[in-house]
Amino acid sequence: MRVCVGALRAAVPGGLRERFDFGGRDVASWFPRHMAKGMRQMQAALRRSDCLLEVHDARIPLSGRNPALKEALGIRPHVLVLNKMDLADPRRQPAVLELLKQQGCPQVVFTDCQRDVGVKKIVPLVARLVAESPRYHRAESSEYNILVIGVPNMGKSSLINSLRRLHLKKGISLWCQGSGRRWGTVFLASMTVPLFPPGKATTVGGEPGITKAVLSRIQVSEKPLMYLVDTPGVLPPKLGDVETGMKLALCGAIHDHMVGENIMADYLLYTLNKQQQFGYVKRYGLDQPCDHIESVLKSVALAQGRTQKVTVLTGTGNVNVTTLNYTAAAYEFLRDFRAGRLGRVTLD
Ligand SMILES: Nc1nc2c(ncn2[C@@H]2O[C@H](COP(=O)(O)OP(=O)(O)OP(=O)(O)O)[C@@H](O)[C@H]2O)c(=O)[nH]1
Ligand SMILES: [Mg+2]
Repeated sequence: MRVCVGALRAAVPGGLRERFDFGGRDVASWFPRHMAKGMRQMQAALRRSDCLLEVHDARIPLSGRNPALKEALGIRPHVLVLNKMDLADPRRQPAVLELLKQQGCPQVVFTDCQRDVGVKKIVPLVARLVAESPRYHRAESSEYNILVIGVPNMGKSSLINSLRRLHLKKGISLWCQGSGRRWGTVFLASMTVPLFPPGKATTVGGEPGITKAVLSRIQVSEKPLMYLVDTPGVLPPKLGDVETGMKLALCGAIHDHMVGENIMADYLLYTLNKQQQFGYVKRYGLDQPCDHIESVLKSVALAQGRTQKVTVLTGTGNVNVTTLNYTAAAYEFLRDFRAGRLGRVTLD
């Protein structure tokens, strides 16, 4: 459903908002202190790597990348992996690629790591970029060491698992059969290699902060021999403007409770309307697009059965009343967006 925004503004009771009021929020409090440690570990790992794979969410291709990581990117060949392409608006891809090129980021790959889409391009591209660049530290070595970096929850660990599923399926099953166990460590020559079941070398999860420390290197390909190092997602200490912080939060890079589910839901509604993404109207049984978050959350709560029992003290005793749970409804609205149930949306 796409209509002229001007006509829509006039048609929606109260009109659509032209801008979002962030209420003077301070993003500094959204930066978890422990991330400074992850950043230090990563800088140390950087020295041993030939190439950087920066994983970012395809729904925010232009904002939210850690500027401290950007500095590091000048040092090594760099590929920007825009993951979760299944959730982003595909019509934006050409414009995004052009803008990133103008910003000095020409090597971009769109992926969906849950379905292994686009992932096959990565190993040959990395091998080519490393071959074309001077290898600073181990000119005699024929193996590739790649550092996977990015802000939290973008799919870094999922990418590693997907690469292994695609490139190592056979080799790894043989190893597992031969060793008679699924997890552990094998010793090859003088080198210790972690042994993992096929496709699951590193833990994945829907919350930010699943990977806690820089992990030992994980083999993802045999020919060429390529190892990836998974790292914990790190947010920049200075998140930038509140809007960037809000977009990162919608993509799950910041814990919801740090930002607040209700304001996140309101910002999501504002963005969906601005982009004429009206999938929510049908999903929650609304008559038409609406720019009032309370009305939308009321419909979400009714459609998804988000209610709570509250005891009310009256003059004649306690009465149990069922009320709508607006916070649960806000959370449901966010979950629907994150699962792509409100359509494929690019927030930038
Ligand atoms: N829809 C969709 N979901 C994905 C994709 N890739 C990863 N995910 C999901 O995104 C969530 C985060 O994935 P992880 O691989 O743990 O992300 P990470 O960047 O390693 O996160 P941290 O270790 O916390 O920094 C998980 O719920 C994944 O299942 C994708 O391509 N599409
Ligand atoms: Mg991880």
